[in-house]
Amino acid sequence: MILTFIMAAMNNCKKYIKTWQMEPIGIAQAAALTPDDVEIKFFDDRVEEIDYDVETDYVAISVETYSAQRAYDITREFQKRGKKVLLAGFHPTLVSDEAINYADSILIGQAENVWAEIIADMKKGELKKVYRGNNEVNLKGIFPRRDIFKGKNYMPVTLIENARGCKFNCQFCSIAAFHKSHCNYRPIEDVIYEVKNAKYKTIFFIDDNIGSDIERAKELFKALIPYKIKWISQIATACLEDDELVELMEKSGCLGVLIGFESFNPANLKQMNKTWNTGIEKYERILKKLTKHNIFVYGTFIFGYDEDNEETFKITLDFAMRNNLILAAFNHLMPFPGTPLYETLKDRMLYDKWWLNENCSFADVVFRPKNLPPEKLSELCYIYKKKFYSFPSMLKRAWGLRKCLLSHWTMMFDFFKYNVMSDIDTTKRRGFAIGKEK
Ligand code: B12
Ligand code: SF4
Repeated sequence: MILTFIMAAMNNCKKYIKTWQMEPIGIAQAAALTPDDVEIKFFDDRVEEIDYDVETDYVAISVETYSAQRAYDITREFQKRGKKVLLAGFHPTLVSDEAINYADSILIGQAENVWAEIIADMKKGELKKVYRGNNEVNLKGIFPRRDIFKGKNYMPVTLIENARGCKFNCQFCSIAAFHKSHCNYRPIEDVIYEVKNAKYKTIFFIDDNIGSDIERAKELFKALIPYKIKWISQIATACLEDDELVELMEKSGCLGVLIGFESFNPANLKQMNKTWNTGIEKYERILKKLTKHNIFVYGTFIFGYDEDNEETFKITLDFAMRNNLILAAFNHLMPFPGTPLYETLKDRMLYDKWWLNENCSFADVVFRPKNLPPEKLSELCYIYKKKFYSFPSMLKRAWGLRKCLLSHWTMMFDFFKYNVMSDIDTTKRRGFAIGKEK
């Protein structure tokens, strides 16, 4: 049997957003679960053309909400050629009643416990309409098949999963909706095995919060020290009060972390169900500590909650500049289907199923914010990102980060490289279509 995996892109654009072209671990994990007697083929729609006439028995596509329209088009092309298509990932899980109408089969949830059954059914030619994974997966001893990435020209960073899911329950977050506030850890030995065999010595631990279990995180960081890697990850502010954790982050080679600050406004944070993010003073204390330990911070912020107005952008930009964030994202609030936020904003939505609307682009605000017209909110996100990535801002932040930059000397060049890339991507994302390129 031949099975072709596809990572669907957001649209059919030939010049994809560069910083999004990273190894897709979900597919590599599904490939690892596939028995050796099944021949695997793989197309990553973000970096190469799909050969719709490829010799294959089945097609399995990874679908996120932004890539749903494109994934449905790809499905149709293969179905026209008589192939059966299964859809999996965040979108078919969170909007299964929609996805099922477009495919021969869908996988709801994680693959580990159910993939063997799906393969057996494929072999018999008896693929069922719906399969359900569950949250009690055992990740021990499963190593993503990285050989499928060969020749794909991804960003030069190795993505490694240390834990999957998140124990928090933020109102806007697809991860909370998908994993139901559940977090699953891999054994530390398995993570270290992957670190030892990594293609690149810069590792991106793709956890949603690498500090979610503080004692376990300390164990992991201690185990990483001998390998002298550089690593990046995402972490919640709530964990960064622990001084020993931050010291071990530095010792184990932490180059930088992405922190979702989201907002400075307690009322917004309450609405988000993210009250453990407790505002500007705590954020600044944490940032000082991280800079002291030579750890760069990529801060992400959300705009469009009920308390936000133009002043919110000014305060946020000041904060990002004052604290010398290496990178920053000024994102508008996005109601992803399947999240509590989506239900809350249902009456304020501008489109029915925005992700299937051909007129939507990545930068469009798809609901009516309380204090700003949707177009204005989108425009402000763009303007403030451009201000953050302007040349004077880069110079100011580089000066503020000089001690960090000297301690990671390769970052002297990379600081400017990643800031320029993010600036270019800011412009590109503005009109980036969802579905078909316009
Ligand atoms: C690493 C990561 C990235 C990386 C690399 C992404 C990549 N896929 O190449 C980077 C930084 C580039 C990135 C970018 C973006 N990302 Co991202 N990313 C993640 C992250 C943190 C981990 C994904 C991962 O590899 N997990 C590990 C694997 C093993 O888990 P998994 O993907 O869930 O796979 C399992 C199942 O879902 C299923 N499965 C999934 N796919 C498939 C396919 C097949 C065939 C099968 C059988 C099974 C299967 O089986 C797997 C094993 O159980 C997730 C959050 C998360 N916790 O998952 C967000 C996430 C996927 N990203 C998200 C978003 C929105 C984006 C961006 C739009 C961000 C932005 N605003 O700029 C871009 C879009 C990029 C694109 N698709 O072109 C959202 C998607 C939400 C949604 N409803 O669709 C998530 C969930 C984060 C969030 N906060 O909500 N991302
Ligand atoms: S902490 Fe991050 S990953 Fe976890 S639920 Fe909140 S936004 Fe989602």
